[in-house]
Amino acid sequence: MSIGGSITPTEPARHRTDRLADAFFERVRIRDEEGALELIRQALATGADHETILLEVIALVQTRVGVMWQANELSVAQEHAATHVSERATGLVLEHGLARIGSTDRRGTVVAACVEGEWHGLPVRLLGDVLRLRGWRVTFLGASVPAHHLAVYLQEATPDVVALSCSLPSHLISAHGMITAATRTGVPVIAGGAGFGPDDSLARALGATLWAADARSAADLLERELPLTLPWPVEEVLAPPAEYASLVRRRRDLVRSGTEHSRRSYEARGLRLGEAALDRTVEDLGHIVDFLATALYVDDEKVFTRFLDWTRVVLRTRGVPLDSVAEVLLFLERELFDYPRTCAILRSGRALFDGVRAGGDARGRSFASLIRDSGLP
Ligand code: B12
Repeated sequence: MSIGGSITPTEPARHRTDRLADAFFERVRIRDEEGALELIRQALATGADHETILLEVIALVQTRVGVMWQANELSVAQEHAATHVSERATGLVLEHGLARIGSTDRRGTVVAACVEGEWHGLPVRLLGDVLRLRGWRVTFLGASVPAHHLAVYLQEATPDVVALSCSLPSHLISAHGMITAATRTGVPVIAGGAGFGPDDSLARALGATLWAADARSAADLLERELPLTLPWPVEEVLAPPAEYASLVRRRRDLVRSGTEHSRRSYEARGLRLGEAALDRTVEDLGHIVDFLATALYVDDEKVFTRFLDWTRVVLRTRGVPLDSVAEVLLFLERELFDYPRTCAILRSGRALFDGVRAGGDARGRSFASLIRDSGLP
């Protein structure tokens, strides 16, 4: 089998990579697992660069899977299947690469982990594999590592650096705890993953020693910066505002009163929120309050507006009316009227829903239920 059809040896590398990514994605999409892996084997056999396959084929295909899920073009089962194939493909690339380079102890030691609550393990695995292939010894602790376990482990292992991954912004508060735990044991932290946003500001604010946007630049940075000697530059660490603490204390009441408000609002429209829908409304409100709290904690309203923006796209692509979200935001704003920063963030969020048609979701379902039922990855 050839990669994506007829490929000539003179074809520019960029085109070859793009065509491999397209062909791999197509195999994944049509659930041809063996065909997809065969493409990777063949690319390796013809000398394709290992890092390029990891980051410009496998990672790209995963991102594409996410976009297609968001657009309601792939189901959750298809996403799970795709991730499984990507994990197998990653394994193939690593084995092939390690067989070539032999020892991985040339540079130093890295412990790679996801922050507590974070189940997106593949991104940090890709980072770890890139580092291994560049000669680092990497211990991969995987998804959702509790902060205290990380601290104990680091005391024993004393790596040169810990790589912490956070894909969802709502895990940034956990990230802060983990960064603090790691740096207290004397181990510098390189932070990364989509949850930290597009630049180093949040990672720095949370006390990370280094930050990188992707695995390749992380590997370059570590090659340049390590070994770091104490004291490495630690930026001024963020002190969460009083409004954050109050919001967290009021979380349970807000979720309870918000759910009651939604129930009444449905009844006023002659609709009824059943038991299951009520449970899901509790979950929805929990997500909204958690993202709001995270935005306050890191003092960055974009954490909240990006989440709402994402929610808007998900709901719109599924034809769901958006006014239930706008209504919840207005409710919170009224409840939290004496928290100026919180209200400003809520108003920025509500602005995204300006012009949303009133009337509610006639099927009486919460947006979390719609997300879940339509197959969130
Ligand atoms: C596969 C997948 C899952 C799988 C993960 C399986 C696994 N083993 O990883 C499962 C099913 C568990 C999952 C669950 C969820 N997911 Co998901 N998932 C994805 C998907 C499709 C691919 C993830 C991936 O592999 N990406 C490829 C990697 C390589 O990309 P990357 O993150 O950019 O990583 C690069 C850099 O960020 C950087 N990097 C990463 N880590 C680190 C660390 C360091 C130290 C450094 C320096 C750099 C670095 O290097 C990487 C390589 O260059 C993404 C789509 C996407 N865009 O990523 C959604 C996505 C991340 N998921 C999403 C969501 C919403 C969820 C859920 C909340 C759904 C739900 N309700 O259950 C849960 C949350 C689970 C949790 N608590 O963590 C959303 C997040 C939206 C948002 N608001 O941020 C996304 C973006 C989908 C979408 N388009 O809407 N998901």
